[in-house]
This record gives sequence, C-alpha cells and structure tokens, in this order.
Amino acid sequence: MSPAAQVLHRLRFVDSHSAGEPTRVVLDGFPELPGETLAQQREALSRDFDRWRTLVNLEPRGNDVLVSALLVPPKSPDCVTGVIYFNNAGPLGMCGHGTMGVVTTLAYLGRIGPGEHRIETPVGVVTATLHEDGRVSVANVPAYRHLKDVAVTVDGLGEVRGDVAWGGNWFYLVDVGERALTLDDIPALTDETLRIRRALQEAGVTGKDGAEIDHIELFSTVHNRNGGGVHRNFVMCPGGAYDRSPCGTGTSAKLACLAADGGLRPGEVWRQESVIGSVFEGVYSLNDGQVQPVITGQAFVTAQGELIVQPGDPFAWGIGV
Ligand code: PYC
Repeated sequence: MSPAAQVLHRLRFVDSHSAGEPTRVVLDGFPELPGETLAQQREALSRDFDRWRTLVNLEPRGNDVLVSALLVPPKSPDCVTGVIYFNNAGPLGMCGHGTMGVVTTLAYLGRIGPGEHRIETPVGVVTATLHEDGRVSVANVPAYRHLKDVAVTVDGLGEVRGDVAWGGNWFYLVDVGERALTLDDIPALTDETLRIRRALQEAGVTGKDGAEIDHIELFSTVHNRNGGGVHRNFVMCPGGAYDRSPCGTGTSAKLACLAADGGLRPGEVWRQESVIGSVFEGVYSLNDGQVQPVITGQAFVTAQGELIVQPGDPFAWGIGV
C-alpha cells in the first residue's frame, strides 16, 4: 500500500464553539484510560497517555485556543457520559463552555434531546439542561472564594490585588475598574495576565491544598451614557491563550466572589460579557450555604471528522513533542 494511503490511528471528533471558544469532542480512537474514578483517569492521561492529548490539541491538528473533551464511559450510571477536558497545557478540572459544546454535540449526533442531563467530570457531576431553543444551562460544581484581596507584586505592574476562587478551576480575579477590555487590548492583557500568574507562583499563592492557580481573570464594569453597566472579563487560560468566551468556570468563580461580598442575590441574573463581546448568563442558588452556579450559553457545531495519523509523520504527536 502506498504510504499516502496508510493510517496508524483514527480519532473521530466533532468541533463546536461556545460564545466563540472552541471545543473538540473526541468520540473514539483514544486509548482506554485506567482508573476507578474520572480523577484517576485524568491522572493516567497526564502520566501515561499525554501524547494522545498533544496529538488532539497541539498543532498541526489542534491549536492553543482549543479545549478538547474526551468522552469516557461514566462511572455513575445516572450520567449520560463522562468527560475529561484538556487543552494545550494539560487536563482541566471542569469546563463550562466545553460542557455546552459536549451537550450540543451529543444533541447534534442524536444521542440526547432537550432536557436535563448529568455529566461526570473529574471534579464532580454537573447537570446540563439543553433548552428547546438550543441554549445550554450548566449547573456547575459548587463555587467558593478561597482568599480575599490577596496582594502580589508583579514585574512591571507593581502591586496587584485579587481574590482566589474556585469555579471548577482555580482563578485569581482582579478588578480593573472601568477598563474597556477590548480586542485591541489583547496583546497587553495577555502580557499582564501572564505576569500576574508568574508572580502568584513566585509568591507561593495557591488555591486550596496548594493547588496551582492556572487561570487569571480580569473583570471590569463599563458604564454607558445612561449609567447602565456591562460586566466584561478577560480570562487567561493555562496554556497562554485567552478564553474567547466569558469562561463558564471563571463566571462561576466570579459568582462565588459576588455572593461572598453580597454583590448579587441568589436567583439574580449576572450577564458576563467576554473580551470578544459574547455573553454567558449566570445565576446561583445557595445549597447548605454553598454557592451553586448555573451558567447559560449556546454552542454551535463547526466541524466533524477524523484526526488521522499516518506512519512516518514527524508531527504525529504535535509540534514540539
Ligand atoms: O468555560 O470554563 C470554561 C473554560 C475553561 C477554560 C476555557 N474555558
């Protein structure tokens, strides 16, 4: 057989975007990950199967913005699927926009219809509701603020203050006042947030139990002439790419901070706009004193196909691997 016709691996996928942020759902072709829980399977992915992550996520088959969602059989029988999220830097805990992408993909494939669906992730079970109009509401894992008003000295920026909060991933949230947070500002925002993340690492500021804070969220409120406010954010993801969406886990972390400060009542809607102008709506309820966020947005399918690895491809496992 001619080399051009040979195939070593095929992985079927469906791509989508949620508020501009892409998700690649990997349907099959990935090796089975050992582990009794999804958290153990995520560890196995990092430890022993990382090149499968890089195959899917890195160039030339992927890119730095992409978040992938590997479908795995759920351990809880009442879940429609298990999912392990990962990006160009490694596995993620939860992913809000990614869950919207998973639900929309499963509906596109005819595997689910409108209604409530439980989805297992390495950090817990989330419940996603597919609405008749195509929007998806994700009842995330409980969110909380871990530390309030933590100061760090950032190279070139001086003292920066922010809250450390969990929304399914760890965030450091910095209020940047009325800064517009626009697309023109992306190079500066990228540089600043990467510096802030480095400063947190150097200062030993972490999430609970020493967990790395791998997402930095700048948020602002921009007022129009009538006094109305638009809440914007810029979220830097672990691999150095910014979230095109308002970030589901980042919005959850923001809700936890608002709840802790008395800035938003249970049930009140928070419209979180991204740096590209897309919107997620967030609300929370209190369950036994815990903030239970629900984030609503919409995903659209953009592509479907197979990732293919041919023998002799020097970039089979991704560029730089
Ligand atoms: O929507 O939670 C999210 C997310 C995390 C990283 C990128 N998007």
